[in-house]
Amino acid sequence: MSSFSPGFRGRARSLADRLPPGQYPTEQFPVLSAGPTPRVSTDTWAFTITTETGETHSWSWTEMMALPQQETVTDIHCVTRWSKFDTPWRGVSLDAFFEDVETAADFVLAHSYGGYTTNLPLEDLLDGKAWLVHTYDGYPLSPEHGGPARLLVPHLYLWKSAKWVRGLRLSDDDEPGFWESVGYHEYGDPWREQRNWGD
Ligand SMILES: Nc1nc2c(c(=O)[nH]1)N[C@H]1C(S)=C(S)[C@@H](COP(=O)(O)O)O[C@H]1N2
Ligand SMILES: [Mo]
Repeated sequence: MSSFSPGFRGRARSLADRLPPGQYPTEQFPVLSAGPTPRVSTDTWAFTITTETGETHSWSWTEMMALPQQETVTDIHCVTRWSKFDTPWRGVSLDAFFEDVETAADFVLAHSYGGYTTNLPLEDLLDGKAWLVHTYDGYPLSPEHGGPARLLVPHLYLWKSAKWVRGLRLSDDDEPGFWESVGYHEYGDPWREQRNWGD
């Protein structure tokens, strides 16, 4: 099954129409990491969703790979102003993980091996808008880019796409993550240029 960014549906859009305000296109794939790259083996890797009542749902690497896999080709936008068009990923829709999760929470704090965190509204992870990805351009995702697996939430600035993601904590309250607590916008919509607090 494939899913495509809105730029691929209907009429072709020009590249300029696909570039959010204040961004420039790049062919490179820069690496932006706030700390050292954690080395996570798929033998010990696990992905855990913890609900607001403390219930946990966990997947080993093998269990995750047994879920339905999707290809997605999408544009990504970093708050440092580079955008990269048509990035090809393979992974599991977040919808598949949430199928059996009972929650009334509105917010998620994603946390990563290495300690990084980022917050998102739960609805921004559902309905085909976000993936846990493990393959980039046909190859296993490199550690520098978040391998063995990272979040991909392409409609928000890329700092929301937590590399080396290990879990999602559901909460009734929106708790700022790593960059959000030092001044990045709590939501981060590139089309509204939500870079910093108050944008
Ligand atoms: N765990 C973790 N995830 C992270 C980061 C990080 O420092 N640690 N940086 C974020 C930022 S600011 C960006 S722009 C993207 C960069 O992804 P890339 O290095 O694959 O380009 O990852 C995001 N996810
Ligand atoms: Mo970033």
